[in-house]
Amino acid sequence: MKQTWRWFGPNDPTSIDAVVQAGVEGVVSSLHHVNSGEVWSMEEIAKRQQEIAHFTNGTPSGLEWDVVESLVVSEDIKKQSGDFKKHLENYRTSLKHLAESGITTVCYNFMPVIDWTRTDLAHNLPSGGTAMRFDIVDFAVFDIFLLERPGAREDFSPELLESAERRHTEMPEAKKSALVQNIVAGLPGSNEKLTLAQVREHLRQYDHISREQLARHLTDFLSEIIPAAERLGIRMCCHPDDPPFALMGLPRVTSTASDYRRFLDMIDSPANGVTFCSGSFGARHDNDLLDLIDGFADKIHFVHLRAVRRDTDSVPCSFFEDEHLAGDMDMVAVMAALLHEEARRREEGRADHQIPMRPDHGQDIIDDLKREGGQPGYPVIGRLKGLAELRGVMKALQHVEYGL
Ligand code: DNO
Repeated sequence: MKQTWRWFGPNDPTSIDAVVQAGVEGVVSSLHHVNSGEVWSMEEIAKRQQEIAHFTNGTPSGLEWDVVESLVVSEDIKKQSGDFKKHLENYRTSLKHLAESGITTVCYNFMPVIDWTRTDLAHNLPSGGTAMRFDIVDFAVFDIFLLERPGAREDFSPELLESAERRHTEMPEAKKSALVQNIVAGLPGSNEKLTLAQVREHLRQYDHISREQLARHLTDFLSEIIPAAERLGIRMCCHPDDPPFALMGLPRVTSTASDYRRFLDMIDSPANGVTFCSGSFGARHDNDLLDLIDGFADKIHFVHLRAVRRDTDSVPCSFFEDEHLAGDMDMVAVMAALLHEEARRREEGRADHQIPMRPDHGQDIIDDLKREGGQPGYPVIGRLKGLAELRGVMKALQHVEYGL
């Protein structure tokens, strides 16, 4: 696997110099400043490529922009409302510009309104470090009492409701504001920072969109995009819902193997692929990671590696982001399965036999704990530790199994 690193652009507190020192081989980035629905121009793409290709002193860094994460799918496209036809045309134009610039792996997601969600961005660990956590009781407090979503109570079990009521009564005001901030203020991936009122308005617009309909909108989107992507040699790869279950009454359609099977089978093309994210899929005990890899094998174009530890095996559940080689998963087996797929591709002579992977997220440790700003989940030392551990596993497996 090609070891890549997510870089948020010139405002990222981690410089390209540091990325090179981390020993990575490629970069994952996005034009976060371009609004969803708009065209990514050749100039803006070239500018980002240049930024990645150079150290801060202007000399060549040896790095390239390998993967786009994400070319955001606009809310209008997801809802098939407003300007969605224009946005689809713009999406195809952006893909054309990317292909002409030599970038052919493009990640996206199809989560309505909110991208990934956590209730606590700095959950204290026994080690003194912090990790991100999703707590389903806190989430219920947010949904029922802070967002005051009509019908929210019906989406939780009686036990969860009781815990949420109790927790809400005891929750200090500061914790309530932090909860709102963490959930709606926008984590990396989403361009917008939303207010509670805006979230309510977004939710209202999904009132009439069932799960079935959103799944159809996804296949409609793909029918519009995949033929163009295939012609351009682009491999689109859909990132799973994070967490992989419905939130705020919004439908989610990319959470499980059967969700993926449906849209992969409907438009069977190498351009219609998967971002295999072990952490997102892994937040459901009924997602078997090895089965997923086996089932999607030749369609996996991009890999995110991280490990979550679930509090329970229920769906939905609470979980936190454990160390990369810990959590409720067998990271070594997952990496072995991915390396096996690479070997299969090498034998087939596929040009894309090397799959880009990145250490996804990281715990805040050591100097990360003092950092100001930067994206939650993306501390330099925590990620570097994750990458180093994953790299070690990869090296050992490659040596033993393939003599590499
Ligand atoms: C979180 C990320 C997500 C991801 C998007 C992909 O760290 O994995 O924000 O980039 O969902 O579209």
